[in-house]
Amino acid sequence: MNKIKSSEITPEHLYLSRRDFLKSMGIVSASAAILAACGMAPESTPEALAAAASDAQPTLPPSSSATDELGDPLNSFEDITNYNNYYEFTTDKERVADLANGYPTSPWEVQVGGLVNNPKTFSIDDLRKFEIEERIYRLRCVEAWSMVIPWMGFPLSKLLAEVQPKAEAKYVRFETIYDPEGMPGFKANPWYQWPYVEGLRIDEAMHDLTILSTGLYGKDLLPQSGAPVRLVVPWKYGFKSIKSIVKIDLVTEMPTSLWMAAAPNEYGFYANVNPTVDHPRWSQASERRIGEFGRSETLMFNGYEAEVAHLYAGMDLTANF
Ligand SMILES: Nc1nc2c(c(=O)[nH]1)N[C@H]1C(S)=C(S)[C@@H](COP(=O)(O)O)O[C@H]1N2
Ligand SMILES: [Mo]
Repeated sequence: MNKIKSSEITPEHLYLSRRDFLKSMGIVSASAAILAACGMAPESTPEALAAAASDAQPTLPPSSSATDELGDPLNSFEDITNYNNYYEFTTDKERVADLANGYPTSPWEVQVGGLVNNPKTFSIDDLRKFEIEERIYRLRCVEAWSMVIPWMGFPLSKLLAEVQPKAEAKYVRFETIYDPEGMPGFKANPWYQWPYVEGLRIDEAMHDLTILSTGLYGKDLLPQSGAPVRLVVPWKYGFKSIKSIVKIDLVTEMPTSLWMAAAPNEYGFYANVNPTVDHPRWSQASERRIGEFGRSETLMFNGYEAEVAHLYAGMDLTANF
């Protein structure tokens, strides 16, 4: 039988997180402490020297788990940050990272207003005051590829609570930065109705699974991932998870998203992941998990059916795609 090294069959992130796991368990420092108690200098132990050489500081594990709750392995940081949809830069998923590299995302402001009692402009420092949680979510693009991503962020409901939506507010409208000089995709794709706009019904926006993300794998978001703050709605197709948000408005009318404006017969407002409702040009029954061979079945509401199906009770999900 062929012998395969574990580093060859283990996705890189699992391999790395095992090493970080040992570090986080304090295995290196514990043995150094025992030596110190015996009167030996811990700095001179081989473990201490190796630790000092590789990393100045012991780091926290970049994610709490190597899989999501279904047992699907996380995608690597490299996959997540080098295969992106961000049309303001380019429609070529493998070139977004390069073109977005160095894009200035600080200082930054997110204006939250519309039908609220307490309109407020949030700076990055204001956003950092929300308690950051880790959320490991599947991201299913409408193009039928997917990833598993360990986001850092906080529920959108917490930000909405600060601005106090009025009773008339029925929807939340989100807008990405509009920067035709700084992002080459605007001029390359002039037929889209820029800026990128998305929307949620208010109960969807208030749902605990809906987060504003500011990081992933324990690091601040990179520009290609939607730095400094983007939406993540895991039971909807990825295009709802709008990046680099500058404006959030509470409104009465259903917002028209960039994708609804571009092709209303292909991209609806709800965009709930649904393996039984095909895109007019391709099946949505299965997907390609980036980093894996073959295809896997697409799950209703991307596997979050137990949490979100009640939001759509009695609705025709074929008509409201
Ligand atoms: N502003 C903006 N947000 C966007 C997009 C975009 O082109 N512009 N693409 C969307 C699509 S189609 C997907 S699948 C996800 C991809 O997120 P990722 O690149 O972090 O995986 O971002 C969404 N958010
Ligand atoms: Mo997408």
